Amino acid sequence: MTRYTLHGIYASGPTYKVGLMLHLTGTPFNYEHVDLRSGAHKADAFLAKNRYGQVPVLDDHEKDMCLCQSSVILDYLADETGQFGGKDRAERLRAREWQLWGAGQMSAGIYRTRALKLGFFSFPEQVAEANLNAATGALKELNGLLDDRDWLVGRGATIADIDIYGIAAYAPQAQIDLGPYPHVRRWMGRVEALPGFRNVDTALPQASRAA
Ligand SMILES: N[C@@H](CCC(=O)N[C@@H](CS)C(=O)NCC(=O)O)C(=O)O
Repeated sequence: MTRYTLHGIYASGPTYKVGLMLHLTGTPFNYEHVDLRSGAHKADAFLAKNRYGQVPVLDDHEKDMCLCQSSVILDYLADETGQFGGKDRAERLRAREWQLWGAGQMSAGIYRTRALKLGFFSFPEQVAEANLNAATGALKELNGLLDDRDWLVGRGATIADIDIYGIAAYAPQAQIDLGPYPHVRRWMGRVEALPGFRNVDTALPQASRAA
């Protein structure tokens, strides 16, 4: 039996982060498409898995564990696979700092600007402008922080890189030019060179499937 089932939707950035982690760790997974358009994420069966009514959700059938929040799922998978968790507790905590920075400072700006450009949502002009400013502000900060380092934490890739990459990777769909952020582009190239890497178009299936 396949240990993990990922519940999500193809176009979801947070679901992509988890799909990327599963691919990079060489972990097979079943995939369950959650039809947000028909409201499947607000049905009782799904709310029993995720009280917030959002994707992604990861079911670990072996440990009878069901988790939501992409950053927490990455943290869990780092322990379960023994990969990308940092070399010690200090590195893990640094990675958690990055994940919370991404959730607080970066994700809304990039994901919402992308949603606007793809026609998923519409926003009043001032809100759209604030989203774009938040996105470019976070990219500028990230660029500065990557000035003298290859990876966000320590000397190798961790869940911090996978998490933040899973946000930055949507900049092109948000029509944000990464030209002014050369350190970000080089760091993204390092993530993309990791064995097992899949991009935003190829990490997730479009329909439910077994592993
Ligand atoms: N903080 C959450 C965000 C998840 C999220 O925003 N999921 C969106 C899809 S990308 C969703 O399920 N939206 C439906 C809703 O909120 O009703 C995570 O990182 O997992």
